[in-house]
Amino acid sequence: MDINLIGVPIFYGADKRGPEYAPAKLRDKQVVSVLSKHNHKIYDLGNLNVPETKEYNKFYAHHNLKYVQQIVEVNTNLAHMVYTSLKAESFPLIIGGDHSVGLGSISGVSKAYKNFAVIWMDAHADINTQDTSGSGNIHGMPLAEAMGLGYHDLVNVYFEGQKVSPENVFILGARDLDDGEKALIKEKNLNVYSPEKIREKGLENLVNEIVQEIKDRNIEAVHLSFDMDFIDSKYVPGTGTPVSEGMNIEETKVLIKSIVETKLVKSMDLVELNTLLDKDDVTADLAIDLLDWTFKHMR
Ligand code: B3U
Ligand code: MN
Ligand code: MN
Repeated sequence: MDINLIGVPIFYGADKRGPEYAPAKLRDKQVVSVLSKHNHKIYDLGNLNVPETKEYNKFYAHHNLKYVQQIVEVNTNLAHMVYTSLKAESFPLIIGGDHSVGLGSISGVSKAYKNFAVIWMDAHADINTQDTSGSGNIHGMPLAEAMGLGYHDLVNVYFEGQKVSPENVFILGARDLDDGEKALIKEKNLNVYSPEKIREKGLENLVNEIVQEIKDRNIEAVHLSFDMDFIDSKYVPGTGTPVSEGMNIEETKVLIKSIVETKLVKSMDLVELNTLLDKDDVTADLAIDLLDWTFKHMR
Protein backbone atom coordinates (compact mmCIF):
# COMPACT_ATOMS: atom_id res chain seq x y z
CA MET A 1 0.00 0.00 0.00
CA ASP A 2 1.10 3.58 -0.62
CA ILE A 3 0.81 5.68 2.53
CA ASN A 4 0.96 9.47 2.66
CA LEU A 5 2.19 10.50 6.09
CA ILE A 6 0.84 13.95 6.95
CA GLY A 7 1.92 15.68 10.15
CA VAL A 8 -0.31 18.38 11.65
CA PRO A 9 1.58 20.09 14.49
CA ILE A 10 -1.34 21.90 16.09
CA PHE A 11 -2.35 22.47 19.72
CA TYR A 12 -4.98 25.22 19.20
CA GLY A 13 -7.87 22.77 19.49
CA ALA A 14 -6.64 21.61 22.90
CA ASP A 15 -5.44 25.02 24.09
CA LYS A 16 -2.66 23.16 25.90
CA ARG A 17 0.90 22.87 24.60
CA GLY A 18 2.29 19.45 23.72
CA PRO A 19 0.42 17.78 20.85
CA GLU A 20 2.24 19.98 18.30
CA TYR A 21 5.47 18.07 18.99
CA ALA A 22 4.01 14.64 18.26
CA PRO A 23 4.83 14.45 14.52
CA ALA A 24 8.52 15.20 15.17
CA LYS A 25 8.60 12.78 18.08
CA LEU A 26 7.13 9.94 16.00
CA ARG A 27 9.60 10.62 13.20
CA ASP A 28 12.42 10.48 15.79
CA LYS A 29 11.00 7.14 16.78
CA GLN A 30 11.35 5.97 13.17
CA VAL A 31 7.67 5.84 12.27
CA VAL A 32 8.58 5.68 8.57
CA SER A 33 10.78 2.59 8.84
CA VAL A 34 8.37 0.93 11.27
CA LEU A 35 5.52 1.22 8.75
CA SER A 36 7.77 0.28 5.83
CA LYS A 37 8.45 -3.13 7.41
CA HIS A 38 4.99 -4.24 6.43
CA ASN A 39 5.48 -3.87 2.72
CA HIS A 40 4.09 -0.38 2.50
CA LYS A 41 5.66 2.49 0.62
CA ILE A 42 5.65 5.52 2.92
CA TYR A 43 5.72 9.01 1.49
CA ASP A 44 6.49 11.40 4.32
CA LEU A 45 4.89 14.61 3.09
CA GLY A 46 6.10 16.59 6.08
CA ASN A 47 4.00 18.82 8.30
CA LEU A 48 1.19 21.15 7.32
CA ASN A 49 1.73 24.81 8.06
CA VAL A 50 0.13 25.91 11.30
CA PRO A 51 -0.11 29.70 11.37
CA GLU A 52 1.27 31.55 14.35
CA THR A 53 -1.10 33.65 16.37
CA LYS A 54 -1.12 35.57 19.59
CA GLU A 55 -2.87 34.27 22.67
CA TYR A 56 -4.96 37.48 22.86
CA ASN A 57 -6.52 36.59 19.49
CA LYS A 58 -7.91 33.37 20.91
CA PHE A 59 -11.57 34.45 21.04
CA TYR A 60 -11.48 36.72 18.00
CA ALA A 61 -14.31 34.98 16.11
CA HIS A 62 -16.55 33.74 18.93
CA HIS A 63 -16.53 34.02 22.72
CA ASN A 64 -16.72 30.25 23.27
CA LEU A 65 -14.49 29.04 20.43
CA LYS A 66 -10.72 29.26 20.66
CA TYR A 67 -8.58 29.88 17.58
CA VAL A 68 -11.35 29.36 15.01
CA GLN A 69 -9.57 31.00 12.07
CA GLN A 70 -6.32 29.10 12.54
CA ILE A 71 -8.19 25.81 12.92
CA VAL A 72 -10.26 26.49 9.81
CA GLU A 73 -7.16 27.30 7.77
CA VAL A 74 -5.26 24.19 8.84
CA ASN A 75 -8.28 21.92 8.35
CA THR A 76 -8.98 23.29 4.90
CA ASN A 77 -5.45 22.44 3.79
CA LEU A 78 -5.59 19.09 5.53
CA ALA A 79 -8.88 18.24 3.83
CA HIS A 80 -7.33 18.90 0.44
CA MET A 81 -4.27 16.78 1.29
CA VAL A 82 -6.55 13.92 2.32
CA TYR A 83 -8.76 14.27 -0.75
CA THR A 84 -5.83 14.37 -3.20
CA SER A 85 -4.18 11.42 -1.42
CA LEU A 86 -7.31 9.31 -1.78
CA LYS A 87 -7.71 10.31 -5.43
CA ALA A 88 -4.15 9.12 -6.03
CA GLU A 89 -4.92 5.85 -4.23
CA SER A 90 -2.63 6.67 -1.34
CA PHE A 91 -3.68 6.04 2.23
CA PRO A 92 -3.63 9.30 4.19
CA LEU A 93 -2.18 8.77 7.67
CA ILE A 94 -2.66 11.95 9.66
CA ILE A 95 -0.46 12.46 12.69
CA GLY A 96 -1.79 15.17 15.05
CA GLY A 97 -1.77 17.44 16.73
CA ASP A 98 -4.90 17.62 18.75
CA HIS A 99 -8.21 16.13 17.61
CA SER A 100 -9.42 19.29 15.87
CA VAL A 101 -7.72 17.77 12.80
CA GLY A 102 -10.49 15.15 12.66
CA LEU A 103 -12.66 17.74 10.94
CA GLY A 104 -10.18 18.26 8.10
CA SER A 105 -9.63 14.54 7.64
CA ILE A 106 -13.33 13.77 7.47
CA SER A 107 -13.92 16.70 5.12
CA GLY A 108 -11.28 15.36 2.71
CA VAL A 109 -12.69 11.84 2.86
CA SER A 110 -16.16 13.26 2.27
CA LYS A 111 -15.15 14.78 -1.06
CA ALA A 112 -13.59 11.50 -2.20
CA TYR A 113 -16.36 9.10 -1.08
CA LYS A 114 -20.12 9.65 -1.16
CA ASN A 115 -20.90 6.87 1.27
CA PHE A 116 -18.40 6.37 4.06
CA ALA A 117 -18.33 5.74 7.81
CA VAL A 118 -16.27 7.15 10.65
CA ILE A 119 -15.02 5.02 13.53
CA TRP A 120 -14.01 7.41 16.31
CA MET A 121 -11.99 5.74 19.10
CA ASP A 122 -11.89 8.17 22.00
CA ALA A 123 -12.64 8.59 25.72
CA HIS A 124 -14.70 11.59 24.59
CA ALA A 125 -17.35 11.89 21.90
CA ASP A 126 -16.05 15.23 20.58
CA ILE A 127 -19.58 16.30 19.64
CA ASN A 128 -19.78 19.58 21.52
CA THR A 129 -20.69 22.85 19.83
CA GLN A 130 -20.08 26.44 20.86
CA ASP A 131 -23.39 26.21 22.75
CA THR A 132 -22.64 23.05 24.77
CA SER A 133 -18.87 23.17 25.32
CA GLY A 134 -17.67 24.08 28.79
CA SER A 135 -14.08 24.56 27.65
CA GLY A 136 -14.38 26.33 24.29
CA ASN A 137 -11.73 23.90 23.06
CA ILE A 138 -12.42 22.93 19.47
CA HIS A 139 -10.85 19.47 19.84
CA GLY A 140 -14.04 18.60 21.78
CA MET A 141 -16.18 19.48 18.73
CA PRO A 142 -14.86 18.12 15.40
CA LEU A 143 -17.32 15.28 15.07
CA ALA A 144 -20.30 17.59 15.59
CA GLU A 145 -18.99 20.00 12.97
CA ALA A 146 -18.42 17.11 10.56
CA MET A 147 -22.06 16.11 11.09
CA GLY A 148 -23.08 19.67 10.20
CA LEU A 149 -23.64 20.98 13.74
CA GLY A 150 -21.93 23.99 15.21
CA TYR A 151 -20.27 27.20 14.13
CA HIS A 152 -20.69 28.01 10.41
CA ASP A 153 -17.01 28.51 9.57
CA LEU A 154 -16.22 25.09 11.01
CA VAL A 155 -19.23 23.31 9.51
CA ASN A 156 -18.35 24.74 6.10
CA VAL A 157 -14.66 23.81 6.06
CA TYR A 158 -13.47 22.74 2.55
CA PHE A 159 -17.00 22.71 1.15
CA GLU A 160 -20.38 23.78 2.43
CA GLY A 161 -22.46 21.69 4.79
CA GLN A 162 -22.52 18.29 6.41
CA LYS A 163 -19.60 15.95 5.73
CA VAL A 164 -20.83 12.70 7.31
CA SER A 165 -24.30 11.57 8.25
CA PRO A 166 -24.86 10.73 11.91
CA GLU A 167 -25.96 7.14 11.26
CA ASN A 168 -22.52 6.45 9.71
CA VAL A 169 -20.64 7.56 12.80
CA PHE A 170 -19.50 4.98 15.37
CA ILE A 171 -17.94 6.23 18.60
CA LEU A 172 -15.98 3.63 20.58
CA GLY A 173 -14.60 3.99 24.10
CA ALA A 174 -16.54 7.09 25.17
CA ARG A 175 -16.70 7.47 28.94
CA ASP A 176 -16.42 11.20 29.60
CA LEU A 177 -19.42 12.98 28.09
CA ASP A 178 -20.76 16.48 28.70
CA ASP A 179 -24.50 16.99 29.25
CA GLY A 180 -24.99 18.59 25.84
CA GLU A 181 -23.23 15.64 24.22
CA LYS A 182 -25.50 13.17 26.04
CA ALA A 183 -28.52 15.08 24.78
CA LEU A 184 -27.23 15.03 21.21
CA ILE A 185 -26.56 11.28 21.39
CA LYS A 186 -30.21 10.79 22.35
CA GLU A 187 -31.57 13.25 19.83
CA LYS A 188 -29.63 11.83 16.87
CA ASN A 189 -29.62 8.28 18.17
CA LEU A 190 -25.85 8.14 17.68
CA ASN A 191 -23.92 4.86 17.80
CA VAL A 192 -21.87 5.27 20.97
CA TYR A 193 -20.21 2.35 22.74
CA SER A 194 -18.61 2.82 26.16
CA PRO A 195 -15.80 0.45 27.19
CA GLU A 196 -18.33 -1.28 29.45
CA LYS A 197 -20.73 -1.83 26.57
CA ILE A 198 -17.91 -3.05 24.32
CA ARG A 199 -16.80 -5.65 26.88
CA GLU A 200 -20.38 -6.71 27.50
CA LYS A 201 -20.96 -7.41 23.81
CA GLY A 202 -17.51 -8.89 23.27
CA LEU A 203 -14.88 -7.03 21.30
CA GLU A 204 -15.00 -9.00 18.08
CA ASN A 205 -18.80 -9.29 18.22
CA LEU A 206 -19.07 -5.54 18.46
CA VAL A 207 -16.85 -4.98 15.43
CA ASN A 208 -18.78 -7.65 13.50
CA GLU A 209 -22.02 -5.88 14.34
CA ILE A 210 -20.66 -2.54 13.13
CA VAL A 211 -19.25 -4.12 9.98
CA GLN A 212 -22.60 -5.74 9.27
CA GLU A 213 -24.33 -2.38 9.54
CA ILE A 214 -21.68 -0.81 7.34
CA LYS A 215 -22.06 -3.50 4.69
CA ASP A 216 -25.87 -3.31 4.79
CA ARG A 217 -25.54 0.37 3.96
CA ASN A 218 -23.11 -0.22 1.06
CA ILE A 219 -20.41 1.87 2.66
CA GLU A 220 -17.27 2.10 0.54
CA ALA A 221 -14.75 3.39 3.06
CA VAL A 222 -14.09 3.84 6.75
CA HIS A 223 -12.12 6.68 8.29
CA LEU A 224 -10.53 5.55 11.57
CA SER A 225 -9.85 8.39 13.99
CA PHE A 226 -7.79 7.27 16.99
CA ASP A 227 -7.38 9.51 20.03
CA MET A 228 -4.64 8.28 22.39
CA ASP A 229 -6.97 8.85 25.36
CA PHE A 230 -9.13 5.98 24.08
CA ILE A 231 -6.78 3.81 26.13
CA ASP A 232 -7.07 3.74 29.92
CA SER A 233 -5.26 6.64 31.61
CA LYS A 234 -2.82 4.34 33.41
CA TYR A 235 -1.15 3.50 30.08
CA VAL A 236 -1.20 6.97 28.52
CA PRO A 237 0.37 9.70 30.68
CA GLY A 238 1.24 11.58 27.50
CA THR A 239 -2.17 12.82 26.49
CA GLY A 240 -3.94 16.07 27.39
CA THR A 241 -7.10 14.74 29.00
CA PRO A 242 -6.54 11.16 30.21
CA VAL A 243 -9.60 9.25 31.46
CA SER A 244 -9.70 6.10 33.60
CA GLU A 245 -11.95 3.08 33.03
CA GLY A 246 -10.74 2.70 29.46
CA MET A 247 -9.65 -0.36 27.56
CA ASN A 248 -6.19 -1.79 28.05
CA ILE A 249 -3.59 -2.10 25.30
CA GLU A 250 -4.41 -5.70 24.39
CA GLU A 251 -8.12 -4.93 24.06
CA THR A 252 -7.32 -1.91 21.94
CA LYS A 253 -5.24 -4.06 19.62
CA VAL A 254 -8.00 -6.64 19.25
CA LEU A 255 -10.42 -3.90 18.22
CA ILE A 256 -8.02 -2.26 15.79
CA LYS A 257 -7.11 -5.61 14.21
CA SER A 258 -10.71 -6.57 13.57
CA ILE A 259 -11.56 -3.12 12.22
CA VAL A 260 -8.58 -3.08 9.88
CA GLU A 261 -9.10 -6.64 8.67
CA THR A 262 -12.39 -5.60 7.10
CA LYS A 263 -10.21 -3.90 4.44
CA LEU A 264 -12.56 -0.93 4.57
CA VAL A 265 -10.24 1.48 6.36
CA LYS A 266 -8.92 3.95 3.77
CA SER A 267 -7.63 6.74 6.03
CA MET A 268 -6.60 7.25 9.64
CA ASP A 269 -5.80 9.90 12.25
CA LEU A 270 -3.61 9.35 15.29
CA VAL A 271 -4.02 12.31 17.63
CA GLU A 272 -3.57 13.76 21.10
CA LEU A 273 -0.10 12.47 21.86
CA ASN A 274 1.20 15.15 24.22
CA THR A 275 4.99 14.81 24.40
CA LEU A 276 5.30 17.42 27.15
CA LEU A 277 3.15 15.38 29.53
CA ASP A 278 4.67 12.04 28.57
CA LYS A 279 6.75 10.02 31.03
CA ASP A 280 9.88 8.36 29.62
CA ASP A 281 8.25 8.36 26.18
CA VAL A 282 5.84 5.57 27.13
CA THR A 283 2.94 7.15 25.25
CA ALA A 284 5.08 7.93 22.20
CA ASP A 285 6.36 4.34 22.21
CA LEU A 286 2.79 3.11 22.55
CA ALA A 287 1.71 5.24 19.58
CA ILE A 288 4.49 3.69 17.49
CA ASP A 289 3.50 0.22 18.68
CA LEU A 290 -0.15 0.83 17.72
CA LEU A 291 0.76 2.17 14.28
CA ASP A 292 3.05 -0.82 13.77
CA TRP A 293 0.20 -3.14 14.74
CA THR A 294 -2.39 -1.32 12.62
CA PHE A 295 -0.37 -1.32 9.43
CA LYS A 296 0.82 -4.87 9.93
CA HIS A 297 -2.83 -5.91 9.56
CA MET A 298 -3.61 -3.50 6.75
CA ARG A 299 -3.36 -4.98 3.28
N1 B3U B 1 -15.68 17.22 26.53
C1 B3U B 1 -14.68 18.13 27.05
C2 B3U B 1 -13.36 17.42 27.27
C3 B3U B 1 -12.61 16.93 26.10
C4 B3U B 1 -13.03 16.62 24.84
N2 B3U B 1 -11.98 16.16 24.15
C5 B3U B 1 -10.96 16.21 24.92
N3 B3U B 1 -11.31 16.67 26.11
N4 B3U B 1 -9.73 15.77 24.61
C6 B3U B 1 -14.53 19.35 26.12
O1 B3U B 1 -13.68 20.18 26.40
O2 B3U B 1 -15.25 19.47 25.13
MN1 MN C 1 -10.76 13.32 20.75
MN1 MN D 1 -10.35 12.32 23.82
